[in-house]
Amino acid sequence: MQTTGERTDPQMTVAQPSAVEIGLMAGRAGYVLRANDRGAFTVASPTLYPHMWSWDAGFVALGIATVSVPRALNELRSLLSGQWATGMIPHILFHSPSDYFPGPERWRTQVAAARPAGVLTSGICQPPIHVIALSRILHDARRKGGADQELAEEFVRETFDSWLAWHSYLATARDPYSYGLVEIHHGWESGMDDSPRWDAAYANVRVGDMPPFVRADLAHVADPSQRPTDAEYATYLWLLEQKVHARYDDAVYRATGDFVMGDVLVSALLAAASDLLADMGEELGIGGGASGGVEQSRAIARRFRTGVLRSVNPETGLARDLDLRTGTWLDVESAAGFAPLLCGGDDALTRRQRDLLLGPRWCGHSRLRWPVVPSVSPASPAFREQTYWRGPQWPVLNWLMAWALNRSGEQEAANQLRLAGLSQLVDCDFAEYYQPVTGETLGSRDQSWTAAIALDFLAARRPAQRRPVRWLTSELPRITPTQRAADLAARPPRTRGPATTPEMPRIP
Ligand code: 9WN
Repeated sequence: MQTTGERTDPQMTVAQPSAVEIGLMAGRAGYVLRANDRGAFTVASPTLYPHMWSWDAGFVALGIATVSVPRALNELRSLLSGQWATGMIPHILFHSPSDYFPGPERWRTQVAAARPAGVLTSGICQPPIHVIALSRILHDARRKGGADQELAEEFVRETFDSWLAWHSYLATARDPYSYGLVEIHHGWESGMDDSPRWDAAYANVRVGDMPPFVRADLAHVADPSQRPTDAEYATYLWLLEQKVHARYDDAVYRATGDFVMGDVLVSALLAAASDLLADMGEELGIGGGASGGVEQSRAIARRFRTGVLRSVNPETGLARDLDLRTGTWLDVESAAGFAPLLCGGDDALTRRQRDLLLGPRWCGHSRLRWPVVPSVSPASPAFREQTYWRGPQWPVLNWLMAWALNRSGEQEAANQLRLAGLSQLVDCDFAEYYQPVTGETLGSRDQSWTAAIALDFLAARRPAQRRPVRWLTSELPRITPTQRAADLAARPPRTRGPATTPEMPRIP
């Protein structure tokens, strides 16, 4: 059922959902989150993703906060129970057995000394959205005051160091050459598994010997074409195998693994989240002093904001990922190109990206059912209407862009995305993603983060005070293929890459 929101003109006006639709949506979104609640954590979706996913949990927490601040904080607390000794927050926490594949027996994280005790996890991570969610929860709690405010402030005090450790992990183990771009080791770490962002890199991966596998995901979707292909899945599992062989040691993987990418969206989120962590530290009087968490967070924010801004292709106005094995920039018209909107730092670029995002190559494209951020520009040759991360719309991406626009003082643009996003969700399916041309719901139904986004959009908080961020650093090394080769050559052998055949350690 798609009842409202016919696009009537190219100015991206959409009909507002009616009061009845809003009431139904809020009720049904709350119901979905309640049904997906397993006590201390929320499954990403009831059947396709029956575990806790890292960046899903961030969005889920901010949605739940609109109805219960304590439960929202528990979601984040539960996620932190899976944090590794390195500071990494793993991308999946497996609280109980299920048919999800790849499960813990495939991840074999027992080879890693840094794994947590007491909970099984995967061995890679996902975008650092969590502190963005936490700052929003704190904002909500302060509005409510009383016990909610006390709980939230206490939670920030209690967990400040854990979030800092997470961000520091990304800033050190995942950016050892200080390029200002977070290095990812698997497409799953980008959150956009089979995005065309990674096509060129994946094309060079040769899948080696590994245990056989049977996919479980296809049984949970209406049509297999909505999911990655078997060849893509084999590549994902091969990279997983390489992480196991490296015993989840990032330096070993860097030297031996096939996929080492500087991810511009992860980097922008890290910059934004680090600023927010520093803000919370300052407000609550924690992490002080020249070498304290606030200063560390500001330095991380500066480095990654600079890294994101210098990745921008001046011709397209979009940020680019960097293939760290070859030192080449990857030009793809994916939503990750709007990373600079998320971290700010250049007002002219923010305005240029705002116009681009709302314009005819993106949300204003004439073929779109809803003027909502697509994962790939419909004008790009890489655009596929129905294929995972190659064109469909993810409500969480739309939320992120609306959040970023709001934060940059672009309230009108943010509100356009919010209203279009709400209109897209009035069918109350809360799908994982949406066919951008027909508006059809795709992937999983009752996806927790989609319901959470609906609740947050409905709560329509007053926009946060605009806080211009301009601080950059001039200290980053140059990135060119030649410089990259020199950097690699200058490093000790353990971090030198790419290597050819890794020596395989024995896996228990
Ligand atoms: C692999 C849970 C996750 C999201 C990702 C999305 C998808 C998993 C999968 O589902 O990835 O992590 O099995 O396809 O790509 O962004 O966090 O919702």
